[in-house]
Amino acid sequence: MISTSDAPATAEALLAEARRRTDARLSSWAERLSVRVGGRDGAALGYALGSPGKRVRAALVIAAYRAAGGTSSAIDGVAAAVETVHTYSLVHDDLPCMDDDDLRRGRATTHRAFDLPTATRVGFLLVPVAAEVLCDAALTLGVTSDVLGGMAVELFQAGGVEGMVGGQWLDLEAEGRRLDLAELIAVHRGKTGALIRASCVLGGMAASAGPRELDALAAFGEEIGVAFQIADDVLDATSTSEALGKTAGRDEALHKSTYAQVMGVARARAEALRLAARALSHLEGTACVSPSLAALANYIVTRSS
Ligand code: GRG
Repeated sequence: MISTSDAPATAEALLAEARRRTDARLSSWAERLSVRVGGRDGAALGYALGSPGKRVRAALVIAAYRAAGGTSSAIDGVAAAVETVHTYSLVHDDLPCMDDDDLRRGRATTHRAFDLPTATRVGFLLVPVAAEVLCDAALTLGVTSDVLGGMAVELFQAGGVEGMVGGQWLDLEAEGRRLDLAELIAVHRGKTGALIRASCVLGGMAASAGPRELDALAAFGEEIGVAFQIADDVLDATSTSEALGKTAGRDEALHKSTYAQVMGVARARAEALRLAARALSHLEGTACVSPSLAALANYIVTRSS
């Protein structure tokens, strides 16, 4: 069991807890998969699942779950399912046919550490793995099959054409072309925002939150998802590869439109802060007011990596 209370905690403490708990789940899945899949593909799956992410999405799942009154440690599995979808997206995003990058999470991208066909297969394999991780967590949580069905729709729609894949599609199609602000928001609501929104909603669903709380968590997640991407764009333009663990300045190299470029760095930073405040305003007056969600919202727009 985990604490029911949402006592004030720093974002750093929340993220450290999310990393510890999610990484443990992912490494146990990686071990099982290395036996089931075997060989080089099994090793590459372990490499991708074991790569050290910040686990922001996992922390949001756990914080939203607690905010909605959830108390079971099996929520770690839902967090791991979201991070598995996120990991697949990073493996594929780094491929030569997409952002063509060599560095991710401070180490070689999966196709660099292994090879292109292996990384492509691993990315695809991670999608059904995410479904299995989610179902396993739902069974342990003891949610009804209706709730599990709703959670699966939420997660995989967020990862699909109306969400992450659709946003990435628009992003790739727009390379070398200047997007206006409305187009940019559409790209990032899908590419980055949808999974972050889903993280918050899944936490609420797992705790059997009512419609008002789920709507509030969705609205919170939607705003904080776009804010996350604005902060990401600012970091890409202003930080170093060493600090980020991925290649800095990649957006400019790929001639991508970014918030930093469309609005300027100072205005982009201010916009991220404005969206974080607006995100929190959606929780007001609901049972989901949460110091942890507030700490994570603040972290998302002030982080340095
Ligand atoms: C087939 C068109 C098509 C798409 C496939 C590859 C893909 C799906 C989608 C790309 C989604 C993507 C990579 C979005 C970027 C999101 C983002 C800002 C990632 C960085 O997140 P962090 O900082 O990373 O949380 P860590 O490493 O800490 O987990």
